[in-house]
Amino acid sequence: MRFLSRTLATVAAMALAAGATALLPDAALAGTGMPSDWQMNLQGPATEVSEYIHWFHNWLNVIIFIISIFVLGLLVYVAWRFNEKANPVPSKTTHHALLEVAWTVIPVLILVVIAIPSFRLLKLQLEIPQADLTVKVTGKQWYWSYEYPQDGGAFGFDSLMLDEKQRAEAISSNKIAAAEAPRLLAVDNEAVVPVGKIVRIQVTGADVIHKFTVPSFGIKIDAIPGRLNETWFKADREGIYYGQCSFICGQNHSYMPIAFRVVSAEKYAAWLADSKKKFANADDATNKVAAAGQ
Ligand SMILES: [Cu+2]
Repeated sequence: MRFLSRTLATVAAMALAAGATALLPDAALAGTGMPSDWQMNLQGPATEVSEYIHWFHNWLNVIIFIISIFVLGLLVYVAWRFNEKANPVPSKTTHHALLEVAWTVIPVLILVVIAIPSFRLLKLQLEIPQADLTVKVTGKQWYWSYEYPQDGGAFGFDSLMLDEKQRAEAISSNKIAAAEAPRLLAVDNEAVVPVGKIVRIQVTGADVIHKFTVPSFGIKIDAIPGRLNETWFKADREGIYYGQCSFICGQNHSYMPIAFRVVSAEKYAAWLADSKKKFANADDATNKVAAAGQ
């Protein structure tokens, strides 16, 4: 019995440790908007949905830790207490009504405490609130096109990854800060959205299936040719947020990053005015496909 109480105490201590890890600030474990060196956790959250995903992930971790340690404790106890030497005459017990009810009901309760927040998260992701603006995203081999159909803008542009030479040039000419232009993620044209506004994202594919993923926004949605998928986000903080195509879509699948720059309302208005001019020319090679999609 003393061994059992000691095992239970250890289980409780480990569960507390797991809980404490869940409480650690995300910044200590991972960067926001892009991966960081020695990253251990999900990328930091920048929306309500991704905050919920973080909470849910940590909650599941606590449950998984408790179950694993409990099962390990039971195995160790059985091997120690009921081996041939310690227990030469085995008991003939075959049934124990209370125990059997318990090991049916307790797992059901565990599934319930997982299912309830899981359904709430799904509802939060799938029910798109009244949007302030819409951005249409098209996955192509191998880059993304963005269209801003609203705001009287009706412009679109392609967003291609900067190769190492272009990235070095962009940094040296102060077009983008080095800390905001990670290798294999920095792009020529970032999609810009205002902070604190509900952005509806419409996603489709032009050639094969791609997948539009921005970890810090808590978004991952298929880009399928002939189908328009919808999702949403409301970024709480300004900054640059990167994502990547998450469906193997061909040779350059790993070189089609997604870049969203979240800015103040004033900066967004200025960018919008600029972009209307910059991307207005349908003859512009980078704009052809987007214009055709209007
Ligand atoms: Cu792709």
